[in-house]
Amino acid sequence: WSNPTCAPGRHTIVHLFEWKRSDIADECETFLGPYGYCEVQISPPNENRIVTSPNRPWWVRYQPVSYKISTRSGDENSFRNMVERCNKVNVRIYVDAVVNHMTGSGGSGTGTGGSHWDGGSLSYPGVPFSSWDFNSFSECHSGDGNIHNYNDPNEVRNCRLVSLVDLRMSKDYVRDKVAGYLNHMIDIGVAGFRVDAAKHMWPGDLRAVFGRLHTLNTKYFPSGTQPFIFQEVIDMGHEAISASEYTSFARVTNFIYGIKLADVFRGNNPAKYLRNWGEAWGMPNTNDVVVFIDNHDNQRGHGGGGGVLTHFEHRAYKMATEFMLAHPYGFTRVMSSYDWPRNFQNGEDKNNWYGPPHNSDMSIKGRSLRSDKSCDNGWTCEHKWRQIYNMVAFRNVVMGTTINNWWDNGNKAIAFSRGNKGFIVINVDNSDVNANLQTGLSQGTYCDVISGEYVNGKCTGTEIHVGGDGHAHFHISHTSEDPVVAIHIGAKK
Ligand code: AAO
Repeated sequence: WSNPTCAPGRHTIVHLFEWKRSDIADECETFLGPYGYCEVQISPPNENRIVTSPNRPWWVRYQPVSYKISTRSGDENSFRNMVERCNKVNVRIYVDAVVNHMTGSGGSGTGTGGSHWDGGSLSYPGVPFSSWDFNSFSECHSGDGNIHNYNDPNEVRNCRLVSLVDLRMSKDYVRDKVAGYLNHMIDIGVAGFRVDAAKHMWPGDLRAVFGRLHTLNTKYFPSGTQPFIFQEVIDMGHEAISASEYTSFARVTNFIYGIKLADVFRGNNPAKYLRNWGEAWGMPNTNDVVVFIDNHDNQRGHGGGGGVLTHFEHRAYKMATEFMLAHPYGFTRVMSSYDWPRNFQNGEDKNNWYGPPHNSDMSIKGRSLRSDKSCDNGWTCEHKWRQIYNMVAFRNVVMGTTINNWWDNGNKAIAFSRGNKGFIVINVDNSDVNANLQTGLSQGTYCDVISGEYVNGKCTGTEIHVGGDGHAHFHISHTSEDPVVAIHIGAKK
């Protein structure tokens, strides 16, 4: 479950947060396939609760009502169509699986797929789940049934996360229903899962569910291929539950990663220390993690949020993402967001609930495109920023090589090669880089893929000339919007 199920030569996930299924299918064909992304993480596809106050917040997708595929992003037909069209162009689909809980407690109503739910009597006939299928006061001893103490593993796993009614995953019936939901999507052709709130489930229960999963659909995958699974476990190193409890059977999300890199690329911690970036920084083994600069929670202050870089701080954000994609540690995920009008009061964004761009009937707006590939209609589409998609290609080209030719200026400017296939220089310092550096590359003219790209035999941005001894000259102004140069053998003239 720890092996990414990418088509050959592809190595990066993009999270198309809250996108419509039809837009994802179009994006696979026109952009993600041609530009070398491995797969899309999609927002939860199963039926969820409807909340109108505030009006249709994004977080309602994390309150399941049933396992019917039916949300604001689309129904089961559009889901099948998306999976088929993306797989045909070698882009995989990873589903955000919300299986720890159902809706918030209290209240009742009809979900996005027409199923009834009642969070008071714990009735979810669309599955069906009834009160027997939820943890109760016999398992949860926190008093009010909610999680308060993150230092008590029992409470974290058996009580309710922010009052969301907690499934009794120790029960065979519950395990079967959850595995049935995941298998339904595997049979349609999905290639993996992000498991939401994995920390709130016992590792043994998760392993039992994963053990019931089918192998991937042989229409698209070699027979016997297991799904790729990464579990959302927030472990900053100071709670009772550790990510290592989950890494023996699947991967985990690495939350230390984005926080530490935010420090470096804001200039608060000299970049020279990145020389031993990876496990030496107190992070799990490279083969056990999915890494990212920000996610849909912490970019808006949810879930251990705050402190990370986001598209709102675009200069430092691009640098951090470029470093992530150039560096061999971890399996990388690029965030793709939408914009919302932030409104900070006493340090808290009162608008952090804002859902995706929508039409007057509340349907999700399509991402319209500008001529330079970027998106419109309120979609940020970081994954289509030249500096980011060109580094996704860089990663594909250099995969399998190690870091060589490390250079730093003793402070906040660094450079390194990936074997003899690629080289990057990053200047976080407040003076220019003006240096002759050993690139490890063979002689020739390379296109800098940050200021431009390689098109029809020409560089649209800066050219870098590598001499017969592997050296090249780099001048990077510290006031540049993009104080980075990256070259690789796939963009050589
Ligand atoms: C909504 C409302 C609630 C309401 C509820 C039910 O906002 O007021 O009670 O409905 O009606 C998302 C939203 C929630 C939303 C929920 C359901 O974020 O606001 O609730 O949908 O609609 C914990 C979990 C982690 C979780 C995170 C949000 O461990 O799994 O909280 N993330 C996932 C999803 C997320 C989703 C859910 C789970 C639920 O990605 O989008 O919620 O499906 C510590 C712990 C963490 C803990 C955080 C936050 O973190 O370690 O495990 O995350 O606290 O409680 C520093 C520390 C760090 C610490 C952090 C605290 O960074 O280093 O360890 O501070 O901020």
